[in-house]
Amino acid sequence: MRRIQWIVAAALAALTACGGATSPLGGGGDGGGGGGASPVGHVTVGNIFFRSAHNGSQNPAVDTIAAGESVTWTWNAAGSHTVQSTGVPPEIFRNSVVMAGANDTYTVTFRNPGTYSYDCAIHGSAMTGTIVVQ
Ligand SMILES: [Cu+2]
Repeated sequence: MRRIQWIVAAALAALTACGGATSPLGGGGDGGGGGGASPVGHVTVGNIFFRSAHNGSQNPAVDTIAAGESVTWTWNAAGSHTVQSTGVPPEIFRNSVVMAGANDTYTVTFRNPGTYSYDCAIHGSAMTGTIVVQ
């Protein structure tokens, strides 16, 4: 059960966080804003790949941001895709839902430095990316 694994991972992340540390879990949702933080990282969700809008890297798409900044994934693809965190806690973040619409977006704010890997829950290793938070 992937959902249960995620919950356990999130609980572990909370347990290992020091007092006063912010959660690595970002906001997000289908098209919602990032809660005030402007998107800095920008990744295109293609068919079938992730591509950094900054440097063109693809599978993995690698974006580097500063802690506290956000990454927005924008769908530009046929078919359904997701953004699924695949890192080891605490380098995890909240997964998107499955989306298929052109120009759908998903935004996550990364509060803690680390290397956050992700893939598409549907296409797995054919669609991968990494967010480096400094
Ligand atoms: Cu996909």
